[in-house]
Amino acid sequence: MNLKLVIGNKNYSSWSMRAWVLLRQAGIPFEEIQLKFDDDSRAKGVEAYSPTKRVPVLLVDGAPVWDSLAICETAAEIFPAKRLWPAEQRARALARSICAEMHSGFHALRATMPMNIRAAHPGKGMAEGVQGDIDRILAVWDDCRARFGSTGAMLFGHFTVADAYYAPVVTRFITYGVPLPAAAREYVEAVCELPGVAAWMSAARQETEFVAADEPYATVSGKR
Ligand SMILES: N[C@@H](CCC(=O)N[C@@H](CS)C(=O)NCC(=O)O)C(=O)O
Repeated sequence: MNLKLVIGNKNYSSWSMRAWVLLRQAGIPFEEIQLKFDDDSRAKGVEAYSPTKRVPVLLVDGAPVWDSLAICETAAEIFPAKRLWPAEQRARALARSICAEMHSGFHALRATMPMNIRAAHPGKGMAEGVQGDIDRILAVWDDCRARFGSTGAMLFGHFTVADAYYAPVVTRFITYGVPLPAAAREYVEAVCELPGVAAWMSAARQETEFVAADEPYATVSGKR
């Protein structure tokens, strides 16, 4: 089976990060096709791959699977031995719920704390509703770790789709210097130490494109 993953800028594309980190951290071989954003955060050339004109897109033997949640589900289905969802039914239901919640929610946090891995904007982005989103994310992490995380440092012990899904939030907490309780800081560190996450973040820091739509707190000249 031939897998190609079409992604956007590693510094900015949080939806791409989920799919890429999932495949890379799970050791699933794939070819990366990176398209860079224009100034409106549109991936140049994406029409050739995606019916939605958005990244990420996974090409499975040339057939497109779009939307990060569908990509993660497809990878989990093709590679059951990778245990990308928790095996236990209640744990798997919770993992699916928190991924769906991340997929469709946290609008306040997304709006004012866009993913920007190479930047440092401590204290920025604290608009109305953002603390509520942060508190909910911390509650999600505590719940998963307390109920199903005893076998390792990830939300369900071992690495699953849920960790890939919350990895972009981990980078946002770092970029915006969000104060975190000790347990959350430990989870943030554990996620950053995953080789798949570290590889994505390292590549993101090397990128130099400046996308104004994703940079509410910097100008082109003062981007770093
Ligand atoms: N729900 C989609 C969202 C994908 C998405 O919005 N991707 C952004 C980049 S991070 C994009 O391609 N934006 C271009 C556009 O909206 O034209 C997913 O999970 O993959």
